[in-house]
Amino acid sequence: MRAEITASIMCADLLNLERDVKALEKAGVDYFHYDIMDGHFVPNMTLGLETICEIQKRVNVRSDFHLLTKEPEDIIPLLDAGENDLISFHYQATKDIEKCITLIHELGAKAGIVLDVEDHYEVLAPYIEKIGFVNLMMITPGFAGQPMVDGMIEKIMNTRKWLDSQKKHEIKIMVDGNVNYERARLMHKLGGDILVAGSSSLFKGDMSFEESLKTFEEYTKHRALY
Ligand code: S6P
Ligand code: MG
Repeated sequence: MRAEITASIMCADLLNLERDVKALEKAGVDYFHYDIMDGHFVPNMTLGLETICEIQKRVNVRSDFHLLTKEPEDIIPLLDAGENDLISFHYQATKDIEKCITLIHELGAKAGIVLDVEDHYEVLAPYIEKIGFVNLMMITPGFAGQPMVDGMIEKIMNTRKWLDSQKKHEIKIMVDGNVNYERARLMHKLGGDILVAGSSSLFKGDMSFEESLKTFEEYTKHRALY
């Protein structure tokens, strides 16, 4: 099965946001990836909740919320998310991971834990009965357009192997940061199920959204190598 593509909305043309989100919906992207930052957990601020609400009113695309905030438990109840949507928060950002997962489930959404580049996948162990996905950062979070940190492709494979060894085949791996077409091939082969498409691909401006999604489809046909 091909990788699912989640469009990183912070990389869209923010002054022509309505045009871009409608075009992405028409092109058939799987999710909209909303990076929500607080200027504390990461030194940046991007999409606000009201902007996201406006997008959700105008288009019918599943939401994938990536919370890059301290104490994500304060933000989760404010999100408009339901059973087809994804919400992930950073492992280091909260003292109460269980509570965050419960709050996400109360909305009906799938819960994901984000691992920063330095976090080991085994920290997920106490939560694997409850999460639907893991979001693996390939970059230091906060900004688009950054180079990938060494060793992250191997981390995708090792995380997949470990999840499988725990019989958690159904937990999906999201890959966030520096996903271009060539890398997408390997990221998907080694275990990436949902790829965040940002300035390295979908929003690079070298092809239409339709062409970009078609290219991802061609590059992510094959799976399961390890
Ligand atoms: C970064 C954020 C990401 C970026 C995306 C950008 O903190 O979580 O979702 O928006 O990775 O993609 P690219 O191709 O510019 O790295
Ligand atoms: Mg993100």
